Amino acid sequence: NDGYDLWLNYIKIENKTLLDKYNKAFNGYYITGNSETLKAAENELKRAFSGLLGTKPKVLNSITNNCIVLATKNESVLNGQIYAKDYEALGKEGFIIRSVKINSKTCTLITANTDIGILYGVFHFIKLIQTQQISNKLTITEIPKLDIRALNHWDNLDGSIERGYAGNSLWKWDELPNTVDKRYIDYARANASVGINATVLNNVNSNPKILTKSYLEKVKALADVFRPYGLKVYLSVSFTSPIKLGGLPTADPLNPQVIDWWEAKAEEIYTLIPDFGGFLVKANSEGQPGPQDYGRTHADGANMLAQALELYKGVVMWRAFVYNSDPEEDRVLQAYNSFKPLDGQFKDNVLVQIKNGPIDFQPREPFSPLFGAMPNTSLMMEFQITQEYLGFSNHLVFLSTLYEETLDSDTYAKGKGSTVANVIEGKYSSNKLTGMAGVSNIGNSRNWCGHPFAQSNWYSLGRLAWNPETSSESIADDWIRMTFSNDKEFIVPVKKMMLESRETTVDYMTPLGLNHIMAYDTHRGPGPWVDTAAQPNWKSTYYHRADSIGIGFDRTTSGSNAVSQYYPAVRDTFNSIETCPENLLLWFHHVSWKHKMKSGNTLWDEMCQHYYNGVDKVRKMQSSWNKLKSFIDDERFNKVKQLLEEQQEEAVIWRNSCVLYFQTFSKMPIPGELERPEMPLSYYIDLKIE
Ligand code: BDP
Repeated sequence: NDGYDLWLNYIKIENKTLLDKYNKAFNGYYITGNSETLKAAENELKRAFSGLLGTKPKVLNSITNNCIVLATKNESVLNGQIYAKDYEALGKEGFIIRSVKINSKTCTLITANTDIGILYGVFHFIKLIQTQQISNKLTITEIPKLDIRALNHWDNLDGSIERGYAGNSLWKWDELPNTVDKRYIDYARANASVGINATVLNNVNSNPKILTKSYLEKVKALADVFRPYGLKVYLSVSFTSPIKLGGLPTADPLNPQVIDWWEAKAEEIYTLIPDFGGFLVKANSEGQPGPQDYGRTHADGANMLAQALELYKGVVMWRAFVYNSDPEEDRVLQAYNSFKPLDGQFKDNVLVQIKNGPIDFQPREPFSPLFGAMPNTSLMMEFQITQEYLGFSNHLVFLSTLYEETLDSDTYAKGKGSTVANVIEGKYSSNKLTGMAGVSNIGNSRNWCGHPFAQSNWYSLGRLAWNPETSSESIADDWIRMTFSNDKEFIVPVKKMMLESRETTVDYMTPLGLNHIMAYDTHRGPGPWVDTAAQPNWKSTYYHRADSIGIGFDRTTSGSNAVSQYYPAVRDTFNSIETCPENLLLWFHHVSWKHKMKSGNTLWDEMCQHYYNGVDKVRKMQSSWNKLKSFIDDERFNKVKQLLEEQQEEAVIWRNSCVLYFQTFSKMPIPGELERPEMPLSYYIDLKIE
């Protein structure tokens, strides 16, 4: 098993009793309608049945006992099975799976308002078989809580991927539109199986060429493949496209020619792709052009594009990831300061897309204070699935717990319990567009994501975008069963590994609120010593601020005052060294090396302890994994084993580098019996993990 099938791994059920039971309970299917989407649903059922149950399901002309009925709302065969109000609640993408009697035949009904709802229902039903969790009386209703559930590919037109660690881009631009790789269908199936309904094909650092006629024809070919799976195509666009492609002298969003250019471009796109999703924009950020170059605001820029797309119901996802290079202005403050004043100024078809934390996808960050701060704007979440700052595709890190931590954080925007999840579900906002994006970790490597466990991060993003309140534990449980095995002896230790893995990585990389101390630019290995950079706030020393007294960035009311971007209850918690959660201590405070932690340790000892624990926990993962050989195929077992070995080596390098480097400031010994780094600091500084 090379991992190509992801979690849609339809391997025959070994338990004979269960196999007989399922084969009896589901002997065929009855389907009304024959759209491309319903055909996809049918194909998936066939594939799953032949794999999981070893049978070919019968295609029935009428409803019989023990069949599966696939029918949308208005099919006469349903004969009032489901109340109209239940259908209303389902919306365009929800579905119902119910054990019912139709014409006195016992059957399983999968129904929805739309064909895509049926396809989602079919995937859910298959999941129940895969995870062996089908009950005798099914009463399932599933409705997605967010409208746009997106992958953001940072794929370049030359096939490379910014921050991609699993090969090159899936999109073979040179072959498209004439040759359409079959793999695109499997990509769409995987997305539909977790409810992902949006894909932004290209890098946010966008090449304007993507909007040329010849590229749009390629994009159309992809959109045609994805359409049956409910997956809409979006593009990242460069703000100066009217200059680069249209030959205009300006890209000023208020200039009539610029407005006309975008309107004509929108018409051209929608003529080719009638259900095109819209644009994603990185503007006035890290050197990208934007409306501020013309003295206009982010809202002016976003609205101009939104205006062009409005007629076709397209949307603009405008990123809030902006910061300047001024070393005096805490980077953490900048997105909030730039966007909060614009609340209420964006058109209805604009979403402001905000990274989960105020800096940049660190192993741990507090939630971005923009969540909850813009009640009159549609806000969407941006998580990173690709492990830019978390060991690339070489470290086993289950990111669902990171996502969950952010989503469960309490903003206090409307009093206690105003979680980030509630905010992005639009519960407190007058604007009703909602969404979540994940920066993709998918490439053309055979197993899609590089590390076999990195597949679980793609999976989690889909599950949390469907319902941001899903627990990581249940996501991990389903994923393990679908991907590997239903054997408890396997599930229990693997789930434990997954659920602890992110904290383990935080421990050996950036404990206690440290952040952005990775190697310069690559962001892979350790680089706490990085003190020269193209921009002052790209230096590690800017972030950790270690000196002879202590370490950490003072963002309290007497420091940069970033704490005051949060609602008072949160602000006060972060502001006091006593109440600030210790896992964010050095994010908000500059703390003395001798500061007494809750454990009774000094800060220095505690920090060392975290670094050492991180390594120990990787070693524990290794020994757990090594006991599991008999449960899965050799190919995936060995791959994970080898990657865990690498992770262990890199964790040791991280630990030794950071402890030795910070020791040059604390001048304190590594506590107790902890193993001493084998090499001096200079060795680690010269070492480059490639
Ligand atoms: C940072 C990446 C950079 C991206 C940028 C972004 O280092 O490659 O272009 O984010 O999100 O994490 O735009």
